[in-house]
Amino acid sequence: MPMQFQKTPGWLDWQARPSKPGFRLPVGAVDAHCHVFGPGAEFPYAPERKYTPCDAGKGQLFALRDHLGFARNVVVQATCHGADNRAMVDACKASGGKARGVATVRRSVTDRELQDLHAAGVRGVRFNFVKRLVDFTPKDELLEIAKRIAPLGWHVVIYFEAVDLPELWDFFTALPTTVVVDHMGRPDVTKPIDGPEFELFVKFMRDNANVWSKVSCPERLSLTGPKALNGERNAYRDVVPFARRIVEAFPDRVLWGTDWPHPNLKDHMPDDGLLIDFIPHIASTAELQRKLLVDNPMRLYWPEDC
Ligand code: 0GY
Repeated sequence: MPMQFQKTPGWLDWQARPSKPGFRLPVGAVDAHCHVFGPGAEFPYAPERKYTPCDAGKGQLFALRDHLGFARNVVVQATCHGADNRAMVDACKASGGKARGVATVRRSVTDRELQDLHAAGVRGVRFNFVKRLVDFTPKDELLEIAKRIAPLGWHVVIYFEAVDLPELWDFFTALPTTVVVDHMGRPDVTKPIDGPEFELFVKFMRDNANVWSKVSCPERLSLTGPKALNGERNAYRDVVPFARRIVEAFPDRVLWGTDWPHPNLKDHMPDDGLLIDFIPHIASTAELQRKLLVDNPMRLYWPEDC
């Protein structure tokens, strides 16, 4: 009997019929942050998960990729699958080379397992410090993992909240690989863009040339909207100055992702087509757009094709 899962109460499902973006993505664009969820009957959700999502399988992800005009995906292991990477690996293998992955591994992972993940297309591991999503993992375990994946040429993806950066700074700056921050370290966009909190994040990137940032997820960070719904092509304006600052200051170290299927949104589920129309507001020239969407993710995930 396949396992049956009950979604977390209040769960918002991804939108089945997104608009066509107004913004034409450059040829070869990479969606560098998205997930697959299950389907649970085939790839059960992890017992230690903090939420149970709706299913969002690889076929649906690939259909969205084609609809929006992306060429490739980077599938990031979602916390609802814990360190069981089978759904993400299955998506990478089924993509015909059009998807690479970021895994979650524990200290117990064997060298053979790491090699198999590499062969499947995995190029990084994710360390998650968002307390509502994961239980605490000791930093010595994470550092040990980082040292083991470094020789494979992999990087570390880190997810944390802005208020936690000071405490995590020494650990992050000790990592021996490229380090990719999810969603700009989740700034509080009600605070001034030149205030101490966001300045610390800018300093983190300025002082550490191995640190990159995804400038994605305005729908998570925005408080004023307007929401990417009902034809709104100028959404989440309060996030624009933050993302734009990072894109303009570090054009060669930024990535964009849809974050489909958008885990844990509480307020609304964006229209993925309208979300793409956020991009030209933060990367305003063709050159910045090409770096953000093509050159940077290709260098990180498909260096052999560059
Ligand atoms: C994201 C954000 C979230 C969730 C996860 O792996 C996850 O469960 O990353 C979140 O809830 O903020 O990047 O998908």
